[in-house]
Amino acid sequence: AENLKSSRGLLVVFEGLDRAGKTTQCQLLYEKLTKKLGAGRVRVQKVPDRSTQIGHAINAYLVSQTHLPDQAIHLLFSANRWELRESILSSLAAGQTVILDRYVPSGVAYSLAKGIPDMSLEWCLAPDRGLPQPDVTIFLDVDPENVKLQTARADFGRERYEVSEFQAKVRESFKTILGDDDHPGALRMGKVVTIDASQELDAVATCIWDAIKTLDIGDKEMEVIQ
Ligand code: Z5A
Repeated sequence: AENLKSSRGLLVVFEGLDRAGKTTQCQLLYEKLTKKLGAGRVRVQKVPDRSTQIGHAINAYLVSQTHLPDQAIHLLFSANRWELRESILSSLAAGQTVILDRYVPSGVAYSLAKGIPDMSLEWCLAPDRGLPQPDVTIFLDVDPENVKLQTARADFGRERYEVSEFQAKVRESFKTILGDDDHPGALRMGKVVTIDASQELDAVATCIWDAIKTLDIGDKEMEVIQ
């Protein structure tokens, strides 16, 4: 994977529904890339970053300790990404590859799935314009009914958004944002790779590695989400 050794780091985004396996696959990719590129050359960042003040407010909302208007929580999620912007950009500039466990597509997909007339696709997208654009977005696609039935993933349902009917709407929103074979997505998120994440863990990891190792960014400058 010589092409992985560009002067700046890669920005890799993982997306998908709850329990799609994002955190598991972020960790596996982190380990593989670290082996290839060297210690300290790769970093994983969970989004939302629950460690900041804004992150605390988001966490309280997700575990249903607090109530917030849908518009307000949407903007807090976006603000939480803006808090991360500088550290993402400096990591990339220093040659470190950054793997994000969720990002802008989650922000838009969950809010859009609520079906609130005031919160159009354009409204949902606007606050995130200007954030770093990923080189590649890996969408771990699962049928929410399928995930619910799998015992290994069964502790689904503890947080606010973990309800199957809602997850089905989120899945549709993700497809609108990221596109599919027949339709371009509403957002430019780099190369979009959709993977059937109902497969065995190792099979999913192989598909991800195939997509990453053939990725060649050359001297491509970082772009922003427009
Ligand atoms: N949200 C939002 O509304 N707006 C935003 O802007 C953002 C997020 C950024 C919190 O996200 C919520 O915030 C989320 C979206 C919303 N709400 N929902 N729903 P989070 O990322 O912090 O939390 P999460 O989605 O619940 O992450 P998770 O639970 O960590 O899921 P995961 O990372 O996709 O899955 P996992 O932890 O890797 O795997 C779950 C289990 O399945 C685990 O036991 C694994 O061993 C198992 N697993 C994984 N892969 C497989 C395969 N292939 N087969 C079988 N079992 C597997």
